Amino acid sequence: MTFFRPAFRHPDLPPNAAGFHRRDYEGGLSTLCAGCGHDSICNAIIDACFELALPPHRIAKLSGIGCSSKTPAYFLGRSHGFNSVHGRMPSIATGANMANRDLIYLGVSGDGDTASIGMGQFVHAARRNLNMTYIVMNNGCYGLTKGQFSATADKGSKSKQGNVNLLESIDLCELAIQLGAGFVARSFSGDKAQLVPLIKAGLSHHGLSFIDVISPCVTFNNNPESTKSYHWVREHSEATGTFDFVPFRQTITADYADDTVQEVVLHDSSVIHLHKHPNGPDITDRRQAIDNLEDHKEQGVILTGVLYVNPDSQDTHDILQTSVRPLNSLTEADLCPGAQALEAVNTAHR
Ligand SMILES: Cc1ncc(C[n+]2csc(CCOP(=O)(O)OP(=O)(O)O)c2C)c(N)n1
Ligand code: SF4
Repeated sequence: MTFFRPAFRHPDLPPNAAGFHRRDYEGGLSTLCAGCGHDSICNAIIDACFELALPPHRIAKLSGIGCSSKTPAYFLGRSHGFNSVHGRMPSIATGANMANRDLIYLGVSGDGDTASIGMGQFVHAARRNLNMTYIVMNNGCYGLTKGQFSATADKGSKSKQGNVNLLESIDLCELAIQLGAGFVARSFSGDKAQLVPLIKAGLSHHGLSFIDVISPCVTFNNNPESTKSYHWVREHSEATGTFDFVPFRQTITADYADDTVQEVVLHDSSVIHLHKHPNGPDITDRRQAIDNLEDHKEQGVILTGVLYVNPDSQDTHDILQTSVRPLNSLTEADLCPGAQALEAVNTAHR
C-alpha cells in the first residue's frame, strides 16, 4: 500500500537549475520498518536527482521484488516506473534501454534479488556495460520473507536468532569490476555525505554504474554479529578517500595538492576528485581496484567510496551500434529501406 504525501511545500524553498523543487522528486510515504536503511537510500536518490536537476520525466526507475524493490514507490513519483518479477530487473532495464536510449535508467534491487535469484541477469547487465545506474540495497538477508541469509551474507556472520552463516559470500562489487561495469562503488545507507555524491557520479557516468549500499535490516539482521548491521559497518569500514563530484555545468574552482588527489573526467565532462591516501591504488586500474578490495577484506575491513571508474567506458549502444532514435519513432521507411539496400546486404554475405 502506498500513502501519498500532502501537496504542501514551503514557499521559500529554492528550485534547482531545471526549475523543479525537491518535492518533485519525492514519492509516496514509506511503509518500510522505521529505521530501515532502505529509506535513507531513497532520500539520497531524491537529493542526487534534485541536485543534478534531472527532469523527472526523463528518468525510468526499475526494480524487482523485495523490501528494497518496493522503494521506487517512495521516490521519483513523477518518473516512469516498472516493478518487475523477482530478480528480473536487469532484463527489463536492458529491453527498455535498447528501445529508448534517451531515458535515464535507475534500477534498484536487493541482495537477494540480485545475488541469488537474479544473478544470471546481473552478470550480463555488467558484462554489457548497460547504460544505467544499478543500486543494490544490501542487508545480507531476504528482508521481505523474514530474514533468511542471502548470498552476500559474510561467512561466519550471525542472524538475530543466533544462526551462523556457513557459506561463502559473493562480493557484488568485485564481480561487477571483473565483468566490465564502468563505475563501481560501495557505500553505507547511514553515510549520506558519501552516498549522495556517489549516486550523482553514477547517474552521470556512461555505462553501468553499480553502487552496492550496505543497508541494515533493523527487523531481521541488525545484531552486532551481522556484518551488515549499523554497529558492524560503523566499526569496520574505511573509505577510498574523501570524494567530490563536480557536474559538468559547474566551474571547477578547487585547488588540491597533486600528490593526494586523483581526478577522473567522465564522459559528459563531469569530474570526480578522489582525495586519496598518498600512494593509494589507482581507481582507473581494474587490477588494482580488485586487489584493493581483497586486501581490505583480508583485514576484515569494508572498503567504501569509488572503487573503480573506467573514464573510457563504452556502453552497450556503443558496442552494438544500436539505433540512436527511440524505436517507436522509426518509420516504415527506416525499417524497410527497400530492395536495393537488401541486395547490398545479401551481396556482402556472399
Ligand atoms: C520467483 C520468486 N521466488 C521467491 C519469491 C519470494 N521472495 C520475495 S522477496 C524475496 C527476497 C528479497 O530479498 P532482497 O532482494 O534481499 O530484498 P530485501 O527484502 O532484503 O530488501 C523472496 C525470496 C518471489 N517473490 N518470487
Ligand atoms: S523487514 Fe528489514 S528490509 Fe524489510 S522494511 Fe523491515 S527493516 Fe527494511
